[in-house]
Amino acid sequence: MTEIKACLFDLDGVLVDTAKYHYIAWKELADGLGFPFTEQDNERLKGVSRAASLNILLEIGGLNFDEAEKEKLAEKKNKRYVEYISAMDSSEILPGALDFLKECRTHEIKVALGSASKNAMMILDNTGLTPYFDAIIDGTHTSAAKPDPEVFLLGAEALKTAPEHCVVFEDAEAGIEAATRAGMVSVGIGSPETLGAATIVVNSLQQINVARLRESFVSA
Ligand code: B16
Ligand code: MG
Repeated sequence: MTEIKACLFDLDGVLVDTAKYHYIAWKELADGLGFPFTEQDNERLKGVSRAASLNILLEIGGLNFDEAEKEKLAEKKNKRYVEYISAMDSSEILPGALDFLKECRTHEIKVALGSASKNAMMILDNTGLTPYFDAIIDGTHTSAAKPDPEVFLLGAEALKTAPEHCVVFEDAEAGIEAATRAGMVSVGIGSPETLGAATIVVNSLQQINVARLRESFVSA
């Protein structure tokens, strides 16, 4: 990479911690179906689409449903999830996220969202993050889920920026793979054990600033 022109952010686990609400809503569904669902199980759902998450949940419970029943179950879970995220505010923005988004603006680095969530707009609006984005690509715009690179390629296209000038911020393994397949460098947010495929890994956006990014990615 010669120059960083755009940053593409995953939402859940990078900018806000909605994983806890996904977990409570999925757990309520599992409780209703009569099987246990642990926080460890929930790790398997991070970054995965709603329909694929339900399939994993039902596999854990050893249950089978037809497509129409699965749609109803996914709707039921989403209704609960939306109740939780309706009450979110700016206090739920993860440490370092707002400062870094502001720094991107100062340095004229373009910013896009690249999330699997169909509820991304509500979360961005409730937390006050919407004005920091030049483009928003979420689960309502994509046909293929991560690790397919579609969400990030659409983001780069919306920002009119070539993939080699884009940096992806992701907390899920599937998201890092999507970034690599899109031809983009990536910052893994979380543990190097799970995100070892990322170009660099940090604990949170608190450890990131534009100068560090340039040092890490821009070759002379
Ligand atoms: P929804 P991200 C993902 O968001 C979540 O990590 C994942 O757990 C969730 O199943 C998926 O969004 C779909 O969310 O049910 O709201 O459409 O990490 O890609 O920002
Ligand atoms: Mg995520």
